[in-house]
Amino acid sequence: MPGMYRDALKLLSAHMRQQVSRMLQRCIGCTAAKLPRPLAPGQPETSIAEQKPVVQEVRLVRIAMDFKLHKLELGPDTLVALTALEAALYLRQLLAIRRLEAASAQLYKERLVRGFCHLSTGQEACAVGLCAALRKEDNLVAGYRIHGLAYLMGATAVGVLSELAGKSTGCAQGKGGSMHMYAPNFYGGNGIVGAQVSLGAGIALANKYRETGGVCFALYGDGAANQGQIFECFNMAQLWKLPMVFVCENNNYGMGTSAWRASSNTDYYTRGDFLPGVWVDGQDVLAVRSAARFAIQYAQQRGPLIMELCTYRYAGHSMSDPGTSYRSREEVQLVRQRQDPISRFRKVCLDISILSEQQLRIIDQNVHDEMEKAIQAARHDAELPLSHLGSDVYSHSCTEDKLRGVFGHNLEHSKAVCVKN
Ligand SMILES: Cc1ncc(C[n+]2csc(CCOP(=O)(O)OP(=O)(O)O)c2C)c(N)n1
Ligand SMILES: [Mg+2]
Repeated sequence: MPGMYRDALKLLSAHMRQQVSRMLQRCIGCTAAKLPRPLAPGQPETSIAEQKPVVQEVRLVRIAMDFKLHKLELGPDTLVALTALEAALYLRQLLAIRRLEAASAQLYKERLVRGFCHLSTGQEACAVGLCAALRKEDNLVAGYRIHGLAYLMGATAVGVLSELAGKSTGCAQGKGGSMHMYAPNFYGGNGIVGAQVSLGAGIALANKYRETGGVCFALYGDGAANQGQIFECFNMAQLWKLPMVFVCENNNYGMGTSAWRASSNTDYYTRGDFLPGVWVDGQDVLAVRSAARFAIQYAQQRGPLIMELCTYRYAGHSMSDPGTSYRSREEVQLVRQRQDPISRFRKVCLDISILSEQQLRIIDQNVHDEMEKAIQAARHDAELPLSHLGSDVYSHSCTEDKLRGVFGHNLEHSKAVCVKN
C-alpha cells in the first residue's frame, strides 16, 4: 500500500483503520484474494476514489456545539481530524439509514411489514458517530429503534428490509422483525424498555471477566431513563468498574409525551449522580464520534460513564403514532431545517472542501441503488418454510426430539441453514 495511504490510516481509530484499509485496497486495485473480508455494509461499492485518483486529504474540524461535562475535568476532543474517505463513509452511512427507514415505512404501508416498526429518521448521526468509534472488541446493545444500528454493525440492507418483511433472507431469517435484529457484537434489538441496559451491564462484566479489553455501549431513550433497573445498573457498574458506556439517546419524546413532562431532571448526563457524564450534540456525527472515542478510553481505564446524545426523531414513536399530538408540525419542520444531521454533515464536507458536489451525488446514487435492490429482495424473497418454525429454539441440540406445545404439526428441533445477510 503506498506510503501516503499508510500515513493517512495512522490518524484513524483501529476499527476505522480496518474499514478504510479495506476500502483503500479495493480502490487501488488489490485482487479479491488479498481482501480479508467483503466490504462492510455502508462502505461505498464504487468508491468516490474510483472517480479520480485517491488523494487522502485530512482536515481538522472544530465541533460546533461544546460538550457539557458532569464530574469530569477533561472531556472529548473538540478539534477532530476528518479524512476524505471517512467523510464519504459517514455520509454514505447517514444517507443509507435515512433511505432504509424510508423504505421500511413504504413496505409497512404496503402491508409487507406487519407488527412493530420504529423509525430512527432524524437520529442517524447518533448511530453513525457511535459505530465510527467502535473497535472490533467493543459491543453494542440497544432498544427497539435499531434498523440503522443493525445495518452499521454488519447486517446488509437486504438483511434489514427482508427481516422486516419476514423473509428468509432477513438478518434473523424473518423471525425477529423490526425489534430483534442482530449482528456481530450487536446484541439487538430489545422490546422491553430499559432491559437492554441490564443486558449491557452483563456484557461489560463478561468483557472484564474475560479480559477482552472491550467496552459495551448500552443505548436507551429519555423515556427509559426513568426506569429503576437503569439506576441499579449505574450502581453496580460503578462498584465493579465495568467497561461500559450508558448512552441516553434523548430525542425529546417518549411514547406520546415529552421528556420534560416525564422526567424531573432532563439533564440525562447528570442522572448517574456519582457517575461522570457528558452531553453531546447528537445531530453532529463528528461530535458523537469524538465523545464515543473519549468514552471508550475512559471506560477502559476508569469504569462506566453516561453519554447523553441530544437528538430528535422526525417520525412518530412507531407507525401507529402520527407524532403530532404531543408536538407541533412546525417544531418538527424547524428541526429538519436547522438541525438535520445529514444536511449539517454535508455542509461541513463542502465547507472544508473535503468532498465535492459531484462526489456527494455519486454517494447519493450508490445508496439509492443499494436500497432499490434491497426493497426488491424484501418484496420477492421467500419466507422460511413452516418446518423451520421450531428451528433455532436452542443453540445446542436439545434432549427432546420433538417441539413441545405445537398443535397440529409434528415439528422437530433443528437448526436453520443460515443465509448470510
Ligand atoms: C417495561 C416497558 N414499559 C413500557 C413499554 C411501552 N413503551 C414502549 S416505548 C416506550 C417509550 C420509550 O421512550 P424512549 O425511551 O424515550 O425511547 P424512544 O421511543 O424515544 O426512542 C414505552 C413506554 C415497554 N415496551 N416496556
Ligand atoms: Mg425518547
